[in-house]
Amino acid sequence: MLLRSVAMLGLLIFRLIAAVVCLGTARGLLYPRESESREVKVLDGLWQFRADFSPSRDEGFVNQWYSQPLATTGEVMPMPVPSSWNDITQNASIKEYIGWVWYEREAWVPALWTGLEIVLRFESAHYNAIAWVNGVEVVSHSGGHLPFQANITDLVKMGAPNRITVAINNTLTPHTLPPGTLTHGGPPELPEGFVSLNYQFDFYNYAGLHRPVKLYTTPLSVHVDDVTLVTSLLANGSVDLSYTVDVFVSDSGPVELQIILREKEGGSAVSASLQLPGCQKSPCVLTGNGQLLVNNPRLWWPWTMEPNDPGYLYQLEMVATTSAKVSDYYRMPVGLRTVSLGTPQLNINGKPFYFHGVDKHEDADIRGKGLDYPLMVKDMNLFRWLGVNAFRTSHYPYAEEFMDLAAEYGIAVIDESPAVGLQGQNFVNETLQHHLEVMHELIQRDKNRANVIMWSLANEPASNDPRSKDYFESVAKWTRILDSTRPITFVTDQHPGDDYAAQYMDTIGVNYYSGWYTYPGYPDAIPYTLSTWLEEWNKSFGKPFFMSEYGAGAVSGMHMDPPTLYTEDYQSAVLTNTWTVFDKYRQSFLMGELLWNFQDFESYEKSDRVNGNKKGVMTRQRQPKAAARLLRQRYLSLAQGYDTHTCPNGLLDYSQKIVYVN
Ligand code: GCB
Repeated sequence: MLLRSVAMLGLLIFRLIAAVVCLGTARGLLYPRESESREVKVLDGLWQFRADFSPSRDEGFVNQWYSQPLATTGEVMPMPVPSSWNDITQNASIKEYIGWVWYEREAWVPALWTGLEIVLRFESAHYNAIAWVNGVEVVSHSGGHLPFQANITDLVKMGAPNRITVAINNTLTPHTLPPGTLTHGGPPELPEGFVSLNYQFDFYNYAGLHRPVKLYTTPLSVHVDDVTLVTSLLANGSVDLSYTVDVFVSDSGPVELQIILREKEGGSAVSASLQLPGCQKSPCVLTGNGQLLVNNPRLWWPWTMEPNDPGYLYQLEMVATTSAKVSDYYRMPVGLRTVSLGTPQLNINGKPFYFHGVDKHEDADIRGKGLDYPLMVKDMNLFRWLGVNAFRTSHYPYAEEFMDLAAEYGIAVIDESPAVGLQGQNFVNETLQHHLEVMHELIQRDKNRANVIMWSLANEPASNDPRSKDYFESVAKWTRILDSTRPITFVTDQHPGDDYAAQYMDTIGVNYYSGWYTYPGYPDAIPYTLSTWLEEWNKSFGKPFFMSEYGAGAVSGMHMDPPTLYTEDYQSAVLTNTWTVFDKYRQSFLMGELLWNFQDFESYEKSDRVNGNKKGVMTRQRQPKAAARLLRQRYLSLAQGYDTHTCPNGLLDYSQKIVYVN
């Protein structure tokens, strides 16, 4: 009964959300970019910070901390943005704090912005957030990894400082994504007021303003609000780029819309011009659509498929002009490529793409999950150094800046939702509704990214629980409604015979830790256990699938021969033995391989974690362990199209010039 109602509710929500999406005048989520009609002011830096230590964590709301400068409510401290708050202080009660924290800063709004529309944008705040401008609530949002924004034009004081206050709560519940449980008390010997947050996943629940906060402007009467692009490859090699552009308009006349696709170097352009009839009732959103025909296109390719021109991005320019001659200009990078499922491999632009990559976390010392430009570029350079051609955003959507840089580097992305570790009690309407909303926000944000090749709906849910069946049927259906151009997947650690959700996916990510969770200490068992596992998956579903996680922990610098758990030698043994299995199936049914994990990362305290999860081939500080060089050897040789095992002594000569295959 409940399951049926979950499915029914799912359908109802599709319709409701679809209705809101189609009829509403809500803004799209276009990444803020400067142009001749738009200005962006980044509010990164030091904010004031205060955690609410009152027993029920509600003093800030009762005493309305948002209605006055935060420093007048009590003691505040400086807090860097972007950053997680957890590792910034020496105070354990702040590190492990659960509840509402408060951030505040002033931002000058220049008098020159008078007559413009002003938007306050948060690229991410983990988990629940409420924002006020000059004491007036402007937006609230649930979910830690996606942007949200508010039009604050009518609230700001021009040519003056404006107070921005944000309250953020990191509590996880059975209905958040990821889910968790807050437990009050416990056995009687525990002190009064003891509270613990139990997670169902293996990374630290870092929280705070993790990505930049921005103010940006658009003209008041018109702005390009959203765009959806779809690439089709024609038989003659040309590209048909179809576009649907939403334009927000607040006056009544017709609007001229120009769409121009330029080469990165500013060269030859393909363009179209449309006349959109004015609003019947303003304000409104007008939609223009059509196709651009691109002859001799420079396609977007992963760097291992096209080393001479990887990650090529055009620039799409959209100009919306009202009859009063007010124009809004919006430009964005755009890659032209198609994705389709082949057997066994995924095809990019019609050619097979075997992905060899990594799983990752947004995670580093001190800043936690805060966006950090040096780290971002370092990670991208390490991807190239390792020969990585794809990564999964395990286990939540990553920063847009990172996604865009990966596109330029020609690195493909499996874009994952934050639904990690869902258990039976989570397969209920409230979680489902939130999951559908999150998929909508994620696809809205990333739908035009050429390097996003698949949507991953979840990681390791209890998909052996019958309650997961209707739940995932609903999420899969909804995701296909939102985007029919990319395959959908999810990542499972269940036995193929027990999995209720896999049937709804186009392709499946399989996690299996042979030599670690299965037969720890026996790396020689891997060729047997892993082969059996993969063959069973292949037989049971007959769908393309990939290895989404495998690996072993290693404390950097720890050695033992013969190898024992947690040594670099053991990690190397597990990886090399696993690769013999992959090589057996690469040509037949394995679509790709992702190693767990690119780097060591912080987890929550538990006895089988040594100051975090140590399965990285890089340390948390991005220095290579022994296994990193082996991985590099494997991936570079895969990129060159010859087998690691046929190289002399199994070793690649790094001095030789790398020749890639298409
Ligand atoms: C998994 C999870 C990942 C963990 C990893 C591990 O299966 O998907 O989140 O961190 O195993 O190291 O245990």
